Parts: sequence; structure tokens; C-alpha cells
Amino acid sequence: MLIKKPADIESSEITDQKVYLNRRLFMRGAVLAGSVAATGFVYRKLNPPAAVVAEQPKIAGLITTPSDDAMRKGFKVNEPLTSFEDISNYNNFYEFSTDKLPLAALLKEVDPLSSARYVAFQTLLDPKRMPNQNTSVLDWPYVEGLRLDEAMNPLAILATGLYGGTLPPQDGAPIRLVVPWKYGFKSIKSIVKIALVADQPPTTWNIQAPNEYGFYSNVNPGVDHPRWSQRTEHRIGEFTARNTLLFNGYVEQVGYLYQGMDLKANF
Ligand SMILES: Nc1nc2c(c(=O)[nH]1)N[C@H]1C(S)=C(S)[C@@H](COP(=O)(O)O)O[C@H]1N2
Ligand SMILES: [Mo]
Repeated sequence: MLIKKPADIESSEITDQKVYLNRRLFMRGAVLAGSVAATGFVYRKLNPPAAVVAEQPKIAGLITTPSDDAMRKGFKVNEPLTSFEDISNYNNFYEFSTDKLPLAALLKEVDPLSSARYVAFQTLLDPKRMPNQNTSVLDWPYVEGLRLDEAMNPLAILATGLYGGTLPPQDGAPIRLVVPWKYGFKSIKSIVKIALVADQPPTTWNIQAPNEYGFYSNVNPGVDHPRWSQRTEHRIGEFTARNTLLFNGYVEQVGYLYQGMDLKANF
């Protein structure tokens, strides 16, 4: 099987780390900038320019308690900022983890029974630390699932890191699924339970809106969401739309999984 190796992927195809980590701010900024008249002001407020590192006095290894004045000025280090060049090129794999294990390796390790046809995943249920679990916006805990052969595909990744560092909480620490050929919600975060099951397991967005979100949720420009087209997509940090690619461009790697299936019926 062919898998895109780091060398096959142009660095221009990888989302810059700064852009990735700030994308919510960015998207908020973009929405407001589009809808509010004072665009420049609002945009600058939500996306302040990068902090300038001021010349710092040498403190020769002394650990001091910061004065109120220093605290007001904010956090600064006696280090030059990492260059944009370094940040955008220090990636060894896609925009994802370097610490990754294909899910397949784990499944082989447990040697599934022949009756196991699906893999079911469950997120941590902890309303104290995840306050929205006190609301009924979704059915908690978040659950997801894959067919066993999908889960065995080397592109179905269990990730514990991002850009060579540990996985930030908001990206699903300590361990999450990454299924690059499916829509984002299949990539369940902060997993606490993985089960091999005989029947197709329930999935959160399918429970929420069964006519809008199917079990498969493969990226497919030819199958529209009932409320919007899937023909084009916007990449984070880009202003112009791109054509959506079938299976997010991984036809060669995952196409065999869906041979002969009606992808409109199995959306
Ligand atoms: N447990 C859990 N996993 C989740 C979600 C969630 O709300 N809870 N959101 C999903 C959605 S809708 C998307 S688009 C991706 C986003 O992952 P990212 O924030 O790391 O890009 O996570 C998915 N995994
Ligand atoms: Mo999403």
C-alpha cells in the first residue's frame, strides 16, 4: 500500500503551526472582519501582531520574583523568536503528530476475534473538567466508530503529539484519533475507551442529526450535506476556496475500502 511519506508532501501543503494553533482566533477574526464595518480595528484586536522581544538586561542566572511592573508588561524571554522559516519547516509528517502509532498496530496486538467487525471509541466523561458536558448540546460522552478494515488502514492514526510536541488539550490530549480521509468529527479526541464490537456502534453526530451525518462521513465532493455543498473547501489561513478532493485526496490509499459501495447511501 502506498502512503504519502513526508518527502512526498510539499512543505507548502502543510498548515503552518502558528496558523494552526491560532485558527479559532483567526476564524473569529475572519467572520467579524467580514461582517463588521470597522474591519481593520476588529481584526487587529483579535489578531494582535506578534510580540516584539525587547532588549532584556542580563540577569546572570538569578531567579527573581517579577515586579508588578514586569507582570504588567507581559511575559518576555531573553531569546530571539523562532524564525517563521524554522516553524513552518520543522515538520516531519503532514500537519499531524510525529509521535503516532497507527491504530492498526494496536489492533493487531489485541488480535481481534473474527466476530469483531467495528471499533468503537469513547471520550472521557468528566463534566468537572469539560464543562459543556453539563449541558445537553450533545449526547455525552462523545463516541465514534470505524469499520474494522477502516481502522486497520495505516492512515487511521492514534496521535499523542502535534508538530513534534505533546498534543495540546484542545486538540485532544492525551490521545486522539486522526482519520484524514473523513470529515473532522470522526477524529475523536481525548479517548478513554476503545472496544471491538460486532455491530456498527453509535456515533455522536449521527445521534445528533442522523439525516445530516452518516456513519462513514468520508470526504466527498459529490455528496452534499443537506444544508450545504461539499464541492469546495477553505483551508485554514487561505482566503480562496479549493475543490474538495474525494477521500480528501487519499483515493489510492483508502479507495479499496469502499469498492462497490453506494457512497450516497453510505454517507
Ligand atoms: N471528544 C470530542 N472529539 C472531537 C470533537 C468534540 O467536540 N469532542 N470535535 C470533532 C470535530 S467536529 C472536529 S472538526 C475535530 C477538530 O479537531 P481539531 O480541533 O484538533 O482540529 O475534532 C473532532 N473530535
Ligand atoms: Mo468539525
